[in-house]
Amino acid sequence: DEAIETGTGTGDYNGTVPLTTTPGTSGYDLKDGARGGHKTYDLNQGTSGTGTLFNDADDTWGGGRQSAAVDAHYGAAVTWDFYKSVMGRNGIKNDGVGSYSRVHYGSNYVNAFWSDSCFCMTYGDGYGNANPLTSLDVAAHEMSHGVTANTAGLRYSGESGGLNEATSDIFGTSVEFYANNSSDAGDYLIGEKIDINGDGTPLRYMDKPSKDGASADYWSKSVGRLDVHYSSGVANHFFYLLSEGSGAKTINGVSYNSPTYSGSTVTGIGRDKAEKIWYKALTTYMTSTTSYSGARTATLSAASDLYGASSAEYQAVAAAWTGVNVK
Ligand code: ASN
Ligand code: ZN
Ligand code: CA
Repeated sequence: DEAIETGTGTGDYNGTVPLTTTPGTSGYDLKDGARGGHKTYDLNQGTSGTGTLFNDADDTWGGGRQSAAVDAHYGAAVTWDFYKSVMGRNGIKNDGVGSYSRVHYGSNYVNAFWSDSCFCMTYGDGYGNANPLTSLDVAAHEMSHGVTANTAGLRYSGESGGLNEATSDIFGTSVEFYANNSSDAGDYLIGEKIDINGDGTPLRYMDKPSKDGASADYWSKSVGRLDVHYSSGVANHFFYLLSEGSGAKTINGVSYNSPTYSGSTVTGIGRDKAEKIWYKALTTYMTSTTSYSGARTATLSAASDLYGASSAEYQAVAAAWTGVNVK
């Protein structure tokens, strides 16, 4: 067995954090023996293969090419810990096996992605105003695509595609709150650290998804024709309403104001319960072709299993879906 070492790293987003590493031929490799052997590689601007496994002489990481690696490795570790300690899931496939991250993908690449074929996540460096795509919510978003692919398998188009994307935003946000990192407080915004628009605005808003200019706040029969990153708005909004309720609220210094379809009031049950309902629905009731009406049924079944069919939680799930026009 290889030794499990604890180094420290300072990346772009999370302050100085512990990093789990492994002794290498010399120095330390960025390989997390406490989390299935998850590794972090430097693609060095390439677009295929794995490049080079990060290695460091003294296990104190950061600066230069290492900064993105620190954030990606930390993001994978916190996401692993979230699934394990909150959901009881042991890795992406629930088999204890890690995946890997690749940073410095391509040139001027302003995106990040999960790939089923490599069972890995990949991060670009950004370009112009856009910072590296390795913030915690983005890392957890990408790793959660792996969880979705290995559970419900939601098809990445139409309404199921919106649910797939929303699942990644929901757990990306859940991980950001779970981390409780003082450099990156939890919020219901996606990619707020990246500055992808160059004006300080986030990529997506869960309280009122249409604030991005393209996402749907409510279900309509044409919602499945939108790009999956916009049809996701309906479920992101559902999750916000279920967690925090409708109306105005400030959390960790961020102000939200969540509307509902036809003006109903929703009382939130708290994010912890909302997360558990979504996870149970994803892993027990949703399938590759689940639609928005199917997601309503799936989450009601999950709420019934977890809290009872006459519980306040069950009623809140129904009210939150009605609040986004999923009847
Ligand atoms: N960053 C995007 C995502 O994870 C990449 C994509 O469009 N698949 O959704
Ligand atoms: Zn995604
Ligand atoms: Ca966020």
